[in-house]
Amino acid sequence: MKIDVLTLFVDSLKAYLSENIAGRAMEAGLLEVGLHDFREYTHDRHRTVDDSPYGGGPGMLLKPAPIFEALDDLDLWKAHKIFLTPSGRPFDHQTALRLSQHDHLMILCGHYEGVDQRVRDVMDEEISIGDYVLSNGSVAAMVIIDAVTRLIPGTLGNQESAENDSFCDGLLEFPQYTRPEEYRGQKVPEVLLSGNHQLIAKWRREKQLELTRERRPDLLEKMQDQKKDN
Ligand code: JBH
Repeated sequence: MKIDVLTLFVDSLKAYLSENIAGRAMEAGLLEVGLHDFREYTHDRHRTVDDSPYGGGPGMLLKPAPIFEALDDLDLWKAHKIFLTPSGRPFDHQTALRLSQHDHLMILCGHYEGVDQRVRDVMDEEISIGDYVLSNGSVAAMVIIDAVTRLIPGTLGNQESAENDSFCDGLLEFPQYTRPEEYRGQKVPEVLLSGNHQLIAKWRREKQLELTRERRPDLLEKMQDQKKDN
């Protein structure tokens, strides 16, 4: 897979990418990441990337030209083009899976400021990583790159651990313990020491349901809706 990122924060992304799963995937030749500062595609003395909105209002907008010229020069028009913005569709595991099927992604990091609508109109989709304020989209890009990269076949050392992760089966994970049996007065639940695999499986399922009901009732509803559809 190839991922090209258009951002004003190349350096923070570079530092992040050298480590982590993306770094390993790149070493293994499964992933190539291009980091591009679209300020390089300005032509004025001040290297201006933003301007005030027509019609008035506070704040600045990213200008279309530097972004369009970057897409031309880097030959990114045929990539699956994603714009990261708080106005996008919420990012989740399903989205990560779908994106991992593409062989070329382009990620444009939005700004708290916003961007000229003509840029948005040539994107394939808009994604948000959550309902909170980030000062720029490069942090969101790291999140997307990490979640997508570990789903590229052959990337995750342990395929099974990807399959067991939260959200694959739509429930939160059950509690886990390792040695010792008792630590500072806290004991490992008896059932896990019993060797009765059927009982253990039942206990784990119950814990998953309990936790999910308590913290993420929305996930249970989503599961029930999916059952109805089938
Ligand atoms: C993306 O997904 C986001 N959530 C909150 N803030 C953002 C800012 C820029 C890009 C996001």
